[in-house]
Amino acid sequence: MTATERQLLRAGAVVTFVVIIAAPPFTLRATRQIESPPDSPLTLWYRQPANEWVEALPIGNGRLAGMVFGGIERERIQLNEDTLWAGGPYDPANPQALDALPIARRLIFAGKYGEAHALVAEKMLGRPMRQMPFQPVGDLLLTFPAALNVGGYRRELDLDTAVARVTYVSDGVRFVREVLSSPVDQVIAVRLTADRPGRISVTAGMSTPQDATIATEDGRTIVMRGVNAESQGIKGALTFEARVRVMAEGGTVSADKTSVAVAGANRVTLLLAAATSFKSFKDVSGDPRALTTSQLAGAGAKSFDALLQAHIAEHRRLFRRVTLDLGSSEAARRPTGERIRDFMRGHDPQLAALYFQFGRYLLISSSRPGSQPANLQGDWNDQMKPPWESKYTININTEMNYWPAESTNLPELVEPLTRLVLDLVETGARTAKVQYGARGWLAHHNTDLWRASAPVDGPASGMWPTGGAWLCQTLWEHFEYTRDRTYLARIYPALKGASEFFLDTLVEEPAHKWLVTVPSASPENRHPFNNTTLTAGPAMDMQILRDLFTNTIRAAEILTIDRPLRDELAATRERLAPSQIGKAGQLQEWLEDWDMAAPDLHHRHVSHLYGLYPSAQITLRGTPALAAAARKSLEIRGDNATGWGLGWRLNLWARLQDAEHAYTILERLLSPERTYPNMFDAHPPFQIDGNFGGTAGIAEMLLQSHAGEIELLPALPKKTWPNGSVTGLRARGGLEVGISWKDGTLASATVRALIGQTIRLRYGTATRIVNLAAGQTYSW
Ligand code: FUC
Repeated sequence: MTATERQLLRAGAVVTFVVIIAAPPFTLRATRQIESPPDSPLTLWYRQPANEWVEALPIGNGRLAGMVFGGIERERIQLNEDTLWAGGPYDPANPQALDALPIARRLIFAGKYGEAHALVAEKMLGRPMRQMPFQPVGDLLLTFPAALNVGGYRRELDLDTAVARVTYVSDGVRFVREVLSSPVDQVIAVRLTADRPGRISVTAGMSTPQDATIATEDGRTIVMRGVNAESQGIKGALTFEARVRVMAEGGTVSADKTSVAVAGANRVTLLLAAATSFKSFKDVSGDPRALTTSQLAGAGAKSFDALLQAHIAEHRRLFRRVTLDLGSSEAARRPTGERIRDFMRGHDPQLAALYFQFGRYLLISSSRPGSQPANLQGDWNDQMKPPWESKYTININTEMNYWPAESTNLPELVEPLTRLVLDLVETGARTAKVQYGARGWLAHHNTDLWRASAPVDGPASGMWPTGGAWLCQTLWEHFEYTRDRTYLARIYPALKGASEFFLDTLVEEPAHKWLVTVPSASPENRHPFNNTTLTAGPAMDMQILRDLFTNTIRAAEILTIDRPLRDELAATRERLAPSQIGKAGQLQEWLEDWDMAAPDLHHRHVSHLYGLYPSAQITLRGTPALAAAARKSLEIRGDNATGWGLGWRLNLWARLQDAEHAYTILERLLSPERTYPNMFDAHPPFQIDGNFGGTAGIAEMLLQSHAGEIELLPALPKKTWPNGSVTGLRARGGLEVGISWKDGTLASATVRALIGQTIRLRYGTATRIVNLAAGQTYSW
């Protein structure tokens, strides 16, 4: 931070102090240091530049992402490209595992969990034992001349345009800086303007923690060229390139070896392209130079305004499908960081709406058709060694990332995850064969860019065979919401292969002769014995497999194929261990009633409640006893958890239709312990899943569509959100729903059918059966 910025920060802090004690902020609009709130309520905004990374503002086009810091004399835009990971194609399957498998099973059935743990650690984990990290490209750095008498500073991210903007006055000149990552033109564009001619001077440079060179070309372009890093003994196999072109209107442009300088321009546009040689998990023969050169040529041929308009139109095509109004208050005029700080103490319903839309913004910005799926940090990571490698943790986190996709009307953004799963069908088949001697495919609790599928990290978290099966449920949901048969045919091999793996590997447990997974775990939660998680037939596995088999059967029926397989799956499904209610009235997490003796009673994972949400095996009206047991389990676990732990609890309480409890969870999630000033979810550290869980949870409070009904306002917190409306939510069956409410009661609703069907609508105890033709709208 520069001296000017420190001064601004101090001034801002002092004024903020005065604001809180003495007067509402909007009375200070005219003062030199303070800028008024932006016009659009769907804007995150701040009175100071970002000091920390978790204060910077994220932009992204699904593939190419940036974090905008907004410094006055020095702008830093930290860059990511979603295929720049360490390593190269590799196969982690461990051949030693196959012989160890029957021994591990025997040890677990004999209650020798400690010995099983040691055996898994020695013989059954993948090689290497950790997967590859997602890594940053580097930074675009802009240096400006010393600022004088700075005032009117505002830094903002407009969710409705997907443009980050910095404005300030220096020496009487108003400067505006706009930054976007265009999904249309595949570049990051930076636009610098001022309200007086000839006043823009800037030097552009780059830096990187990667093994790369930086040089200028043709007097106006900076080129960074490098190779990706080695990790865990897997050599870097990718090359990458980033190119920045600097274009000035008026003034002069000059280059030295590594930077490009502009002096006295009227306007400046910088275009940045970045790419790697990644083509697929087994093909790294791409040409990043050809890609970045053609992307720059394409974008460079357009005016900035044309680029901006195309960017905004494409963003709005997705973003504007849903509107949410939960009411507003004076707090909505304050800077975002202050609102998060005070959320629990004050009345700020609009912040919940902003948080909801921010989650949708993040998914649009980190997962678009053709890109990689949103990882643990979406697409935003500045570290070479990020927490959990910033990859795909598929025992909750990646699935949670996609929870809001269908319900908040962004179904096409699931496409990258669909491709990831279809890749896993191939790599996971190797792991199934080598480690289990089984047909089909599986993935354990993690995967990465290279679609690694063997167990990693350690027995306690890694030895869990059901990650791929859970991902299949996420793909199935896309079919449930869209009823797209072509899509169903595309994902059917994944469903079938995942099912075949379990047909080959389920084992009869000795006590009841139920069929169970073994070795397995209830993700990451230790049971009472030998300080391990390893066990047979945890409740979550049984629930996931019930869904997997049911979905595979239904898919085969719809596609009219695989009759014998359907029968076999139906028979096997009957023999899975059932959901059980334990002595404390809880839903049992394990085959045995161990729950109350487990060492981490308040564990962040709530795996055995998968059946309540995201699945709908347990419902309030369909299985009331199990729903009551799930509620008990949730009460025992308690309300305190990591960001995603809260995101999950929010959805669970919404499914239990306890609106007030759901709201207290949302309050926790949207408070400084779990939300950074830039609204990123704090695990801590930053992990994006909580944002997505939060968005999905708010939707789940307003509309539910499992259990054969479309239910309006199932968990509306009437005291805090008495009046409001939502449009464009999606319900299963290809339905679009709008709802408005007044004084805590339904005022009106519309349901539009994309496909002709008969639906059952519910509000409270009232139900209506409605026949709808395709395209028809019903009004309640
Ligand atoms: C699982 C969780 C952790 C974290 C990690 C990425 O292992 O238990 O809390 O979210 O994934």
